Amino acid sequence: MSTSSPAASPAQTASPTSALAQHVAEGLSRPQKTLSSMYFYDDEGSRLFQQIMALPEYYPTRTEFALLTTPRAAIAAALRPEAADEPFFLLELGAGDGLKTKILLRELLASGANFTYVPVDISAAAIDGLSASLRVELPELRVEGMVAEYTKALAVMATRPGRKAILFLGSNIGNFLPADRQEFLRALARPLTSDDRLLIGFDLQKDPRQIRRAYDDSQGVTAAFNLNLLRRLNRELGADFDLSRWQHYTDYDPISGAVRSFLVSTAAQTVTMPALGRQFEFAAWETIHTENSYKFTQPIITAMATEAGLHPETFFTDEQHYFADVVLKP
Ligand code: AVJ
Repeated sequence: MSTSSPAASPAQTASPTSALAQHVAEGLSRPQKTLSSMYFYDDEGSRLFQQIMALPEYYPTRTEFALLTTPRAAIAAALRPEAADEPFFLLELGAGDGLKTKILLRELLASGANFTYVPVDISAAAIDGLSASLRVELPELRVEGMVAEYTKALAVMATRPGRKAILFLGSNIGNFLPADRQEFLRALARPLTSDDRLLIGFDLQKDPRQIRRAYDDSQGVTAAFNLNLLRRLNRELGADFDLSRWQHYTDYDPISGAVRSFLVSTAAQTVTMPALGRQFEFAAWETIHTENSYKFTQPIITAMATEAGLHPETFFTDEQHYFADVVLKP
């Protein structure tokens, strides 16, 4: 799964100048309060995300798993160099538990490909966990984990000879706002040569009700995942959010293709944050915007890629067209 920890876990107790503290101070000072979904993934958040991936309503993970499994030979062939023994690097951005990646790793190993797997994540715990599980499950695999930001890791790897095949699975790309997404894609493309390849996972537009259900499940796991952000601020910034006065709310807008998630203050309240030496006022029914999960179409993917200087080569999708993994060339 690209259980992707899309992001970092800063130190246990954040100092006023920590990235988290700065982000919160800035995000809660805007007219529309906002916090980034990248802070969902502390230990508890990562555990809740594992639970989300197993929910009956959350279709993306199992769909992408199936869609990587069936055409795995064709996907592996699109990523590896033609010459059987030519060495290359398989990079993965936000590797998570690697459940989906292991399909491709097994396929490449079985076909005798000569490659090094480079999982990249800014969480050292994520890299260590994945590396340990790979040593047991695929002892013949060469692994060079990198604890770094995605674009830094790419810049470092670009200086090494050989093809880079880069995986960015799980529709993690859906978390970016459109302008940030284009900037990210251009930054990804910049250090690549025409020999390199990208495989990016995109959740596709479909029945709006089905999409909405995936982000508002009947067991309340997604609600707990969203609310855990406040629990994290209580723990790491000493905040006093009263979780009984907050609700999870999510909606899907078929015009923009965005699922947007919010934390809703059910009453007027003041929250104190000692680590910032500040208080924040919330009116009744005021919201904090916490996540975007964009859904795509094939024409949108092609337009996005083209604008970033990338060429879609093969579009792999499942029978129901719920999800796509797209091979892109610089
Ligand atoms: C990990 C970003 C792909 O947006 O679908 C799941 C995170 N948020 N349920 C997604 C998430 C709420 C997930 N990604």
